[in-house]
Amino acid sequence: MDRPRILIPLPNHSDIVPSKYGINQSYIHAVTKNGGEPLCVIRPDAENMLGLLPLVSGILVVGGNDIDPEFYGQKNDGFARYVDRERDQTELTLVRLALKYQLPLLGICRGMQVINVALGGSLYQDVHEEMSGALVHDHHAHGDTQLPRGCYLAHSVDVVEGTLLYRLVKEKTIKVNSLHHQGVKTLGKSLTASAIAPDGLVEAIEISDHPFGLGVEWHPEELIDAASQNIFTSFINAAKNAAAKRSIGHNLKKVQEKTT
Ligand SMILES: [Mn+2]
Repeated sequence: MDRPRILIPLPNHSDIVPSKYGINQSYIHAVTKNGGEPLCVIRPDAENMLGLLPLVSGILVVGGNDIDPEFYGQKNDGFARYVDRERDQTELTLVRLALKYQLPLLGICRGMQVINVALGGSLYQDVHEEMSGALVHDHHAHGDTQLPRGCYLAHSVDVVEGTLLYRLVKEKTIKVNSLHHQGVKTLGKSLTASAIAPDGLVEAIEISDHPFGLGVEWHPEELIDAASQNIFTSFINAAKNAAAKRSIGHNLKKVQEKTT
């Protein structure tokens, strides 16, 4: 079977001059290594998104700068950084379309936060400022390791039994990297928390009644352990299934058209 195409809305980097679009190679490698074909797209408007959806079998929403707190009913208290409403709008719409069309969806870091906000949840604009007893989650700012920061296993998470994530990682506790300063405050509709950090912060969410709808606050694309690989393998497999179902549906339609 052809590689299932995975739509990735391409992040922009408005915090550097000149501003540019770009994506860490680790996301691309994680998709291609597991049999997917990345399709990076810059800012499609709502109409163009609808045109793109029949061409793809899964959506990956990656990390990046902060979501405008207005999208979750808060004023920016000064902690939300490098907000870009156009990117927010694109990704929020894509998540809602993935839900509507039952497309497999994986959100990483900011991508998990986008899923939560798209479903009506809210965020801590800064975990360290707003959540009492918070661990250090923002290891961008902490040079406490000789390892590249993306590989540093900063804290553990408890994986909730009976969830999709538990079936993927097959462990009650795993160690994860942590490169975020925001986090889920209240869960959106139809979401379950499937991993929790020792300080109580939600580190993974999943969508009920969806072929594959998972968000993780850490960066499995930077890691090589089995749990991280299984997240991508299962996501791409779900995309293959979505592609197969679509082609069966398409063929059936053609047969019906011929016979009627
Ligand atoms: Mn963390």
